Amino acid sequence: MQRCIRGCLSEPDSGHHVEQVDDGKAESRAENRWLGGVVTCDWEPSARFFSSDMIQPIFIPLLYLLSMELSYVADPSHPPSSSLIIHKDHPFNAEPPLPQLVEHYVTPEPTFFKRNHGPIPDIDKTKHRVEVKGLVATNLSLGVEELRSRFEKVDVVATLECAGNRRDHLDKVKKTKGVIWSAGAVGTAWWTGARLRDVLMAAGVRTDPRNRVQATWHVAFEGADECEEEKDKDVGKRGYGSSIPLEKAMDPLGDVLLAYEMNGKPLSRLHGYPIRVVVPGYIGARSVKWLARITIQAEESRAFFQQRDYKILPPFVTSDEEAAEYWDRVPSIGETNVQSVICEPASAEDVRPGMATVRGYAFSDLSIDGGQTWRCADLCQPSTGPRQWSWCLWQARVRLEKDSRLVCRAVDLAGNTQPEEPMWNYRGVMSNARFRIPDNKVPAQSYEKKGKKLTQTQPPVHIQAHLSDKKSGTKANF
Ligand SMILES: Nc1nc2c(c(=O)[nH]1)N[C@H]1C(S)=C(S)[C@@H](COP(=O)(O)O)O[C@H]1N2
Ligand SMILES: [Mo]
Repeated sequence: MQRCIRGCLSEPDSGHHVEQVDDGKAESRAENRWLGGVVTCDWEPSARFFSSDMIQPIFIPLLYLLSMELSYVADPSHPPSSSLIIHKDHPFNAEPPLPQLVEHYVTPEPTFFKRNHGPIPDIDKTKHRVEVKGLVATNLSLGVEELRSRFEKVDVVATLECAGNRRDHLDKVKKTKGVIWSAGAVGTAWWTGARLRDVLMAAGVRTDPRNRVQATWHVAFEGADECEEEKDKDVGKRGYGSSIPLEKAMDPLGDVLLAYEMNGKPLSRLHGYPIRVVVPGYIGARSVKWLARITIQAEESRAFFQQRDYKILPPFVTSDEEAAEYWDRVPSIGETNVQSVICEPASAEDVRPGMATVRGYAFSDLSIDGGQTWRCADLCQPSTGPRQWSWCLWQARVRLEKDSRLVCRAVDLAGNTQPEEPMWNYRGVMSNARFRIPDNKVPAQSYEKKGKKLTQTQPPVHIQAHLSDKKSGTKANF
């Protein structure tokens, strides 16, 4: 991984050919300015919509036991001053306007996007436990204070991006299923907590890179919330669930945290108080909030959010019915893809003739890119640890014409870049086509045609023998 990443910006129609390579000075200037504004968190949501605690306990549970509906009466209220764009009140889903998102390298908590699937739990920190079980030597039940005192306190600056970020672009191509996020379902925070690795080691988990059986094991997480997608299940089984490979959890440089602080303060209820998982480099969906249970198991989580969501379905799947036969054939998303977005100017109306500063964000490990009409942007990406998990903010001074067309793209160390055109999929995930102002491109071609059915391929005989030898109970899917 490399620390210095470079983003590119193009003004294809204005004909500029400015060769400018970051000399490091621009970066440190930018660093000072951006880092100057780091983190103030003055919003601790605690107020309730209902003030009468007397009626609530009797009346509300009765009501939703009958209807199976989830109740949102205990959700934190949202300050009227908040400038978040609210997509949904229940469950609460909101993102910041893009120019605000790139004002600070570390996103202040009130500006950080909020992505929820059900009511926000109201957890008593003194009673809350995190259970660790499954393929471990010793089960653990850890209180929040114990997590703080028993394990090394670690800080990680990491960007979280919802896999549905920029779904609005795919939705313009064809209807998608999900919250129609713009490009603000992403943020960078300074997270503090215990390493998941240290906790798993305390439970007796030992990994050996040569152990082929463990290579497919997963660490499953369950939250204490109840989700709309699971509300038809029995009470106690409606929680949010997800998993990551054990290998990522145990990587000493993987930086997976059981976080109790965000930007130097206890987590707010909306972000997972009192404990959440933070999986740097993975889609936000794997960073489970209100963490209640950790299970080491031989395969991925069977939870809805691992198996029936957050997958890139083939382009001819356009409904829940069509999706049904593909869910089990398509892998779950783990790591995020290459992304970059222009946040300022925010829209075509803001593109005015004259010199302007264009700003945005980018992540993945980017390297220099160029082309006839491409120029490099100045980057702000302070080193935040041995592995860089946080985004790069970039900016470029350019002379704009009235009809300038701005495009940005990022390239990572493996040469992966952002596609020219959106890759439509029914769930509208991993949307990362080149970001354009005035308009994000919508291709003319249609995806209606149904593809050929996938055929199952049998592995070679000697591999089959190896697979049947395995005692782990792990299924191999070909
Ligand atoms: N328990 C629980 N964890 C969760 C979720 C949830 O609804 N419940 N949403 C997930 C998704 S899809 C994302 S993108 C991130 C969002 O984290 P944030 O709300 O702190 O921004 O949390 C993840 N963890
Ligand atoms: Mo997400």
